[in-house]
Amino acid sequence: MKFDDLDKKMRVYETAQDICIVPEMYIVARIDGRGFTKLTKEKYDFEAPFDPKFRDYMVETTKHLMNCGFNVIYGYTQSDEISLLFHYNENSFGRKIRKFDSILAGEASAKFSTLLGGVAAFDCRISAFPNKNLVIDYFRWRNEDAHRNSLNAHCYWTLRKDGFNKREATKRIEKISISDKNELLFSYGINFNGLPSWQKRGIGFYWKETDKESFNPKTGEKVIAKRNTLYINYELPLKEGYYDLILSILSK
Ligand SMILES: Nc1nc2c(ncn2[C@@H]2O[C@H](COP(=O)(O)OP(=O)(O)O)[C@@H](O)[C@H]2O)c(=O)[nH]1
Ligand SMILES: [Mg+2]
Repeated sequence: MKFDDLDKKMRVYETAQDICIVPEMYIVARIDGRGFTKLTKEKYDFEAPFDPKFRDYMVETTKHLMNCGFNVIYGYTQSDEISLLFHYNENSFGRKIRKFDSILAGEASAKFSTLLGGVAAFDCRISAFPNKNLVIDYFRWRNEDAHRNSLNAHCYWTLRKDGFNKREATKRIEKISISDKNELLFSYGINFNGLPSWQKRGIGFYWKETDKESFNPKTGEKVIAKRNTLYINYELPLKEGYYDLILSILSK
């Protein structure tokens, strides 16, 4: 068999399963650290529950993903996960899911591993939403997940640092209400509401148009050029303010 014929014959086995996201759907990817419970607590000694160095690695990884060839209009990171919202007209790789999944997981793993100086891997999954409200619900969901996990993690690690073992600390916070968790922290002198926003609400990334002064090389005159620069918001607004932010990004 000639190579061209063999190529044609074999290519089918790779592409037969290719699923694409149909047009007029909003694409969101979530990239999540694989086995990061072990990585952050056993393989590396990151501060628990929140380590600014770990946060900075996640921030750098998110920036990298927002500049790796796709048209990402909003990025969001909390804990070991990153969510990316693509432009409505994103058409990279014919919207093939396997391309999004493999490239984004690969790029995130490479970037984070370089920063860490060791092997770290991420997985990636895609959601497709038929309207803006569902996109807002998606980001609301991840935002509320961040808030819930943060309260639990602060309670758990406060107890662990006070001498409770894994089982005791887990049991102590298992069935108590949100206000009791706040009270528990308060009894240790911690005001949950006063903790840094990035620990409770995550971090948002979006583009802002800025003026950049430069020279016209032909005339030597000063010109103002419009540039899209990445803005990182460590103090994301709450509730309606947050939904409005996502909506404004979607409407650009
Ligand atoms: N020590 C530490 N752990 C973190 C930090 N941020 C996220 N993690 C951990 O990362 C893990 C993320 O959860 P999940 O994705 O469900 O776990 P995985 O399946 O083991 O990756 C949790 O165990 C978090 O405690 C941090 O700043 N410091
Ligand atoms: Mg994970």
